[in-house]
Amino acid sequence: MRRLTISVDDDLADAFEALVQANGYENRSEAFRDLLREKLGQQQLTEQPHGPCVATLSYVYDHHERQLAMRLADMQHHHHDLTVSTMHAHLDHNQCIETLILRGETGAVRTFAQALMAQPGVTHGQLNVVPLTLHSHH
Ligand code: NI
Repeated sequence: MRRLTISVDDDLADAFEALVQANGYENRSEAFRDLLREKLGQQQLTEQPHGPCVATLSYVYDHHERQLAMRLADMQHHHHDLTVSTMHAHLDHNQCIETLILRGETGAVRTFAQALMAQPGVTHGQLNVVPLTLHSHH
């Protein structure tokens, strides 16, 4: 661990302090580390769009929609190399939520996630991609 001393404008310092408070960080260092990791992760995904990643994909769907549940399961089987796990919860009489952990080449993961989210009856789809090589020192 190294200590960094940085100087920022008053306005920026106030905004940072507000962000720390609003997001419930215990200290500024953890808030700054998260901002930096997010930026580095984005940069890595831009520079190496085909590197390895892990990702979570969540979406809501209506299991009464014709064939949809089966189609989603079929797609996951077809991409079993990318699908690490699937968690399913029944929200009410009609609605289900699924969260998938995906792992693989970033482009392939994105394409697969997009195909799932694009299915008619699938809503609120959201993909969070985490580049893997950031953690190569482990
Ligand atoms: Ni269900």
